Amino acid sequence: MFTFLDPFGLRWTAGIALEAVDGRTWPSTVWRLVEEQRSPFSDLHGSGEELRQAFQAPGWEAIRLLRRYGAATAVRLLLRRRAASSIALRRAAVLTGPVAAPLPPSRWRFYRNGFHSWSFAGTTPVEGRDARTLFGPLGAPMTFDVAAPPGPSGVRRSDLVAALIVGERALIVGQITTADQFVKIELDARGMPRLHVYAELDGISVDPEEEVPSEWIWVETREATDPDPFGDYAEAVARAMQPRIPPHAPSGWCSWYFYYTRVRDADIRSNLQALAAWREVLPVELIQIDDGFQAAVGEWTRFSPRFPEGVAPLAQEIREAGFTPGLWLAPFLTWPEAAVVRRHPDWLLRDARGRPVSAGFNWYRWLRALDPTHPGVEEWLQDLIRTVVHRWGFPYLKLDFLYAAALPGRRYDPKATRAQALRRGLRAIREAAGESAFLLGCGCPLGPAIGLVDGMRIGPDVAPHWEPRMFGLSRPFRAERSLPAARNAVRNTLTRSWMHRRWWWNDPDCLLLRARATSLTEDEVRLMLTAVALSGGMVLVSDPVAELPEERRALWAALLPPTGERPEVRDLFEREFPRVMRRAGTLCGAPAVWVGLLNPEDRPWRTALPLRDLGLPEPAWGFERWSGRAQRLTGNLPVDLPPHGAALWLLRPIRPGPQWVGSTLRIPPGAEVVEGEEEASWGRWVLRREARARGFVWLGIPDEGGVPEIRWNGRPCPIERAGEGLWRVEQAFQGTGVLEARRASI
Ligand code: 9PG
Repeated sequence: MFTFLDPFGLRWTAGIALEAVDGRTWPSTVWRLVEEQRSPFSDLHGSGEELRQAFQAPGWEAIRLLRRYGAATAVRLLLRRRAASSIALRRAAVLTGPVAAPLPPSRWRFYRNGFHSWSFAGTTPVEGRDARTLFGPLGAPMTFDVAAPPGPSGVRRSDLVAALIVGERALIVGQITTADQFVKIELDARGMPRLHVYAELDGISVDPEEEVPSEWIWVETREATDPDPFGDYAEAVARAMQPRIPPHAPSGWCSWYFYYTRVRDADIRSNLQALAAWREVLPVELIQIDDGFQAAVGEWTRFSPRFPEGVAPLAQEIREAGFTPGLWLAPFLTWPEAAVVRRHPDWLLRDARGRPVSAGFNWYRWLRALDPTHPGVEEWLQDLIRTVVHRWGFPYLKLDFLYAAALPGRRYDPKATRAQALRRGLRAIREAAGESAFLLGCGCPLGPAIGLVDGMRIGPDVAPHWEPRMFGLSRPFRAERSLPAARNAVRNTLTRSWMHRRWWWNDPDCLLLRARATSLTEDEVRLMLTAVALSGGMVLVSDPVAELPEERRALWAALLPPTGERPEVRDLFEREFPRVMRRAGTLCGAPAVWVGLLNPEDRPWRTALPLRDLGLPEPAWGFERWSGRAQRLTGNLPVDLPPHGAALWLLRPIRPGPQWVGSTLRIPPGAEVVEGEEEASWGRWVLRREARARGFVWLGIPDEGGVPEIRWNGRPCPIERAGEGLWRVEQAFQGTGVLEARRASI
């Protein structure tokens, strides 16, 4: 047993347990603690004293290691088979036992992180059940881990990491190492609440005397209101897994969310032309061809009749026009009729009875999965990737439906767990693609991809409608958390933003800025822009470029390049769809706070947020991007948002001299200020925009009766009054410009 005890009174008494595939179990009651030993340790996370617990159960020995790093503890289980026969293991509970707290479970909440890119992540009450899907087995693999579907009411399941929130405290539990096993955290609040941490062993066979180590698990309690509750955990994972975080992620255009599978080579060309023509005003880099070019999923080197010459000529045209070509592939997925299946039926992932495993239903057919532990598959994969990256010329790959490699099944390598199978497949792809290729994971179980992908889709597909919609209907699908919908995509953008640039670049999925063939309202478009801009993640747009109205194109341009800066999500542990994003930074060496307020509800949201809670000594200059209003704020930040509306604020503590208050030159405002000085009687700001831009700048300059003197690149420029102590300047420029302000002297 081991007891985690929080000063607030949260108590978790955790033993160990084991389950075999044949139904045999070794519950925590059969394990006898035979010895405890303390000794010093030192590892990449720190040093201190390690507690080593030796357990015994019939046919087994186990060692559990517990290492303390400050407030956090890392735990690992080492199992050893002490019997004459081999056995197939289902899972090991590294920590399992009752949790008790000073509040009843009806007041607890649980942050759940879904299995893969498209799975739900967010905080829900403990009571109730994890959302399932109306589509049953057709949609299950696209929604959650089919090996651990949503349980009954009162049982909450999470993948990789979870948080149990009780009153003022949050218990954070997650796996630190992620290469070898999927770890699941399960809270069972039926009756006496119990919390389990399972290392999934997926039926691998364990031989006599063989040792099976679990992943390392992180356990920690924090303030529930901590602005970055997963920060220390995520950084421990990063130390262990050496993520790839390129200094820059390409921004660009993707064909999927307008053309879908009906895309033609002519559509790629016309968008390439439009982007080339707009290059001066729209600095995008990536042009990514999505699903639709191939003859069949699984048959990547034969093409659809809509791409008679294939995609290599397009890659060349894209490159010659100065953009980066990107291509979509679903490397572990295949249609049943694809040539690869006909030629190599033994490459398919199969169940215990030898039937091909279902990878879900899409494109009007049941899907199959390839087994990347098969050497034939590995060779085929590397051949494919070398062709696509090095022969065709696509240095950017969107690798989709990656969960297929991690479905439950019998593998060629019977010792490979599902996580290892996926990681082996991803490693093969990385090796073939080379170090400089940008690999984006999509539909991807998160843990095993860390260190192999550069970017990760962290939410469901976006769509040109707010709620999920199928067959023209919304109502029946409202509760679906993973179906394509702007609402679903934005929710995960917030709830997984803490992963951004700790494990990879987060991809919040595409922005849809079109004005026709969409039912997104102006408010909804602004909400998406606010979430994506403040998430700091990748910026992709998926509209027919030439049709974009000029003002929408200007919004896109204002997002480029993305800031990359990770925000805090203030109410992450309060509700399923958080509403408050915040990033604290500096502008001209002085404090600046960006706040994104989102109203996902169907009714207005009116409130006042104390500035103090946002980290602002009052009073402050506030600039709100969508209303284009600058004002002096004291005490509170007013919130008055229509349904699905958003506000994007830049807030700055008021100082005696001229100050930069806001602008429409970049989103988030102020991202164009690369340097600046703000003194008592003057201010000077160096602005940068890669593309040609026109916009307004608001300056706060104390009123002294006269008109302040403003210069742009050394020359006096016109200025208009925008309120008490507020002035507005309009500028059009490209590259770098210098704005100067001097207080009026009277
Ligand atoms: C191409 C698309 C786009 C998109 C990806 C992925 O059937 N399904 O449940 C299902 C889920 C997601 C999905 C397609 C189907 O979208 O996320 O960006 O690349 O594939 O087919």
